[in-house]
Amino acid sequence: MLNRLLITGAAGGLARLIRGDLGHIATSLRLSDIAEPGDLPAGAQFVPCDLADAGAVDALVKGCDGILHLGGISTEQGFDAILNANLIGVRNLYEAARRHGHPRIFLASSNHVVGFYRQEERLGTDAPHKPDGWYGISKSYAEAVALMYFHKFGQETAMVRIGSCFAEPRDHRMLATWLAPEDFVSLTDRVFAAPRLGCPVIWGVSANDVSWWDNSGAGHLGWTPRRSSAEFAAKVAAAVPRPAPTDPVAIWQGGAFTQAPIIED
Ligand code: NAI
Ligand code: 15L
Repeated sequence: MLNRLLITGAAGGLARLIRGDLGHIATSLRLSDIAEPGDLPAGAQFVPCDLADAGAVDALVKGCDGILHLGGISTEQGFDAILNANLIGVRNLYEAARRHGHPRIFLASSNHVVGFYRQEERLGTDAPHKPDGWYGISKSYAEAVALMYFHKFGQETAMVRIGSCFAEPRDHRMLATWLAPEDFVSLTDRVFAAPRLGCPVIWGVSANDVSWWDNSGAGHLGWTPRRSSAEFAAKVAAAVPRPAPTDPVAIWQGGAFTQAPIIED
């Protein structure tokens, strides 16, 4: 069990789904964000922090022996916003980890690192990156930072390419990309409990009937997702029109992100 787990992005949508279910992973939780997090799990501490502020991130990481890094820009946005939160922010986090004992890091990467693969392709954990925008590029960068700190300093990171982590899948694409919150929690558990982590890519996806991603390259973690989007297939079919096969949303793994314009700052 960890002594103190830091959760960045603690006010965000994903953190709100799971932050009450991580009490068994660490004796204490330190939650951080630039936004107000609302109700905290019992005993958790909230520390406001902008990831772009190197000194604040250094103080935030000090005293933590594990980091669940969810903070940052999570959609396609202008380069300056991505630069501050996702590029400078990740640099600040890894520098702080280097100074403070190399706490193991769960890095929330994204399927948008490989958004420009076609949906009929099945990818291993070693597939070359094909990012679908500046957001995807920022996650490619974060993975590169993690690998450099692993090879240079032994810093362990789980580079988790999350599909779509929401309470339920919201459209046809998400029937393939959905990660159930419970599976996110069990993956977090494995990442921090595994005797040896290294710096693997892990597809953050549940045991859905349709799958584009093969996790056998991360088999040493022993993580088995339990839920499947199949339980929501009829609900999605009734509520959401199926896109035409020629619609980019039905062609590319990154879905609508592949069609996002460059947003000028
Ligand atoms: P979100 O956008 O709801 O939450 C991100 C949080 O980061 C927000 O609360 C925001 O205030 C905070 N943040 C933004 N800039 C910051 C800064 N400069 N300093 C400190 N905090 C800052 O995103 P969500 O859905 O909760 O995702 C969490 C992480 O997982 C993100 O890194 C995202 O890229 C990644 N991810 C999420 C997926 C999903 O399905 N929810 C899929 C793939 C990746
Ligand atoms: C992501 O990386 C986003 O953060 C999230 O909001 C979802 O859109 C997800 O990917 C997705 O591809 O569904």
